Amino acid sequence: MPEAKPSTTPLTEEELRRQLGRMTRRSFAVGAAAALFGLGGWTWLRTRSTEDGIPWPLRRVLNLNERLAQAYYKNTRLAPTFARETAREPRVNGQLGLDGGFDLSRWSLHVEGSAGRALQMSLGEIKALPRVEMVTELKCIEGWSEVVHWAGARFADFVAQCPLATRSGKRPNLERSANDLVEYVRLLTPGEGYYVGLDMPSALHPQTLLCYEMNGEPLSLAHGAPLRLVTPVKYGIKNIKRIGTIRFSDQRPADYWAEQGYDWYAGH
Ligand SMILES: Nc1nc2c(c(=O)[nH]1)N[C@H]1C(S)=C(S)[C@@H](COP(=O)(O)O)O[C@H]1N2
Ligand SMILES: [Mo]
Repeated sequence: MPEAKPSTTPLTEEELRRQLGRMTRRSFAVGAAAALFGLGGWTWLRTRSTEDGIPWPLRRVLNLNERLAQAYYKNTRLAPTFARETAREPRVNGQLGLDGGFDLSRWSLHVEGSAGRALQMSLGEIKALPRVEMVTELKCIEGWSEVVHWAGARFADFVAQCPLATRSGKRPNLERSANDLVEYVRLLTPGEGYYVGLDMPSALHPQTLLCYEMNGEPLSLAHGAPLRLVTPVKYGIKNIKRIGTIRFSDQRPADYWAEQGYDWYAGH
């Protein structure tokens, strides 16, 4: 079983931005190649097996374009940040998957990759990743929002040290081998009562954090102790509290509120 070690070379914001830019350009190139493919390729395309009723090569291009739009619109901008004094405790909203009887002392984070590969991480290992603080707005799809001061680790720093995030099973080098990264991340509460899917560009956004503190205090159980996701470029529904499992995969994961008809990306 691969062992989880904290990253010794955390990505700087600058490196992250360059990385995200490169992923975007690569998607453009693939889209352009598909366009040049032209008429001759069409017969070939039509004879391919289908995914969701669309020949698979076309499906791949659609997915790439979809990803490109996401990377372009969401990752090239940062959500606004606020002065610390304006931070407040948000209302406790949504208790799905936060069942009573949860034993904080026995918690550990399950991390799963493809081919049944898995490892466990302690909160200590998450806290050993570079600590990041941000004061951002938590926006609920119901129409309220609150400015909150968060502390945690960048999801990108977590990915950078995680061999389960790649198809090869090697620790990803976000600068050089982004293609080897799987496309999606699924986060689930310990009993799987709540679950959220994220595309990899959103997961790698510099303001997507694995948080363990709110307004200078360890997270309370109601706000998602011991570890929750905070991503201010998405609505509150994606900010899953009490993460039990993080699963890397190439299949777009099920998402609790997307299943109820909300937009899968839930960006704003
Ligand atoms: N496990 C879990 N996480 C969740 C929810 C939930 O029902 N269960 N609700 C989401 C919604 S809709 C919002 S707006 C935020 C609210 O976070 P807060 O309770 O810390 O204010 O949590 C999100 N994370
Ligand atoms: Mo919400």
